[in-house]
Amino acid sequence: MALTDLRQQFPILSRMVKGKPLVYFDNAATSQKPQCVIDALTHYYTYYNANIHRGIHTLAEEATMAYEATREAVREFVGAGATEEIIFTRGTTEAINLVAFTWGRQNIGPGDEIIISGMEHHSNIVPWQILCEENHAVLKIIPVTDEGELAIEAFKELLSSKTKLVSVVHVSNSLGTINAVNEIVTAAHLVGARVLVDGAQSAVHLDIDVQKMDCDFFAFSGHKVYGPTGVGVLYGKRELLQDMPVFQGGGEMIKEVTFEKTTFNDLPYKYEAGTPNIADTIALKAALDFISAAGKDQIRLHEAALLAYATARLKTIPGLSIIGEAKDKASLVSFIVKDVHPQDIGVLLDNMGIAVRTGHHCTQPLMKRFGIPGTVRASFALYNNLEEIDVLIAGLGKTIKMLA
Ligand code: C6P
Repeated sequence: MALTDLRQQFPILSRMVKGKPLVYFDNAATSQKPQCVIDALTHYYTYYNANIHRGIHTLAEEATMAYEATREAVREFVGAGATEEIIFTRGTTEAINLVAFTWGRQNIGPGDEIIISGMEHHSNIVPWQILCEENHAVLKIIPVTDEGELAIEAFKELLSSKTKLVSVVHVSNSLGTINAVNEIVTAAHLVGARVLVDGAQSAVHLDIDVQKMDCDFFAFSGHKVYGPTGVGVLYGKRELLQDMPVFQGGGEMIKEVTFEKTTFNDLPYKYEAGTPNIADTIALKAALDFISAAGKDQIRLHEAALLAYATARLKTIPGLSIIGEAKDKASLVSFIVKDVHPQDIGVLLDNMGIAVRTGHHCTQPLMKRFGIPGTVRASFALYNNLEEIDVLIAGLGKTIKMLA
């Protein structure tokens, strides 16, 4: 389907903001939802709302089938070998915490090392910091170059027999850098370390194949792939998930409970305690189907054109510097303007109906690395177009004039 037709499927994009047509460039924070996702939610609540895996009545069976159909759709979306390897979580943050609290507590001990990078989101820093403090392990950081790339040679020097885990972001939410995760996984495995890939920003833009990547864990959020908030995914290799201790205790994750001892359920239910987010999980399948119908190749080409155009036009604005000029970038551009605070730009752009994100983007150490308080970030999705970038550039021109 043509991208112009796909845009029509996002009802929110026809709304006005402050009297102007909405230009939505905050897709890295959360993407907008196509009608099919909104319909899937309404359909579930209208026709077959029920708890899953428990009931024998028709509604429960229909809800269970739809919920498990999403698991199969996710398996295919990330290229996993089996649905047992797909765990539903609330989002990327919970998926990373799940690994830190289970595999991490079992496998990371005093003196062991965890390597993350200087461009991680706080969700891929804090869980490891907590773990290191509790278990007396050491957190090591891969440096970031001036272009906003990972210093791969420095990373390889950090690796040793002490390294137990490497946890890196696939696509930086602040710079747009696409990291060489295949190379990172191969190098980490050579020293026997496990690798978690934070796919929060990559799942929507890149083809994901966890088997080819050979990562041990992969995490992403539904709301950044045109799906609902409140549902995310942890992929883990079956042998790791099988051996890890449980995360939360409660309903559904058990086989048998007595007051003396509880035995736990099989994968993937072992990690899904309590009534899950049924509606949003079911609607996630509609989002993944939408992406595959649009075709990731077409999406990638279109987004690359948006990035190239936005980058070229932004560079013509006096006093504007782009933060993050990696060779390989996803469709996201972060910038600062000399003597102007990013937040002021964001407020004035909002007055023109243009939604961007400003600030540190939950990557404070990265901002410190570049010696800046934050950036203005414009992140593009399949429904954005070149005309909207022209609106941004014109808006920025006016904004800078007003603030200078
Ligand atoms: N980044 C942004 O505006 P959650 O909140 O769990 O869905 O995703 C957390 C997360 C983890 N890793 C990366 C690389 C991310 O970009 C995010 C979310 C949003 O950049 C909100 S802070």
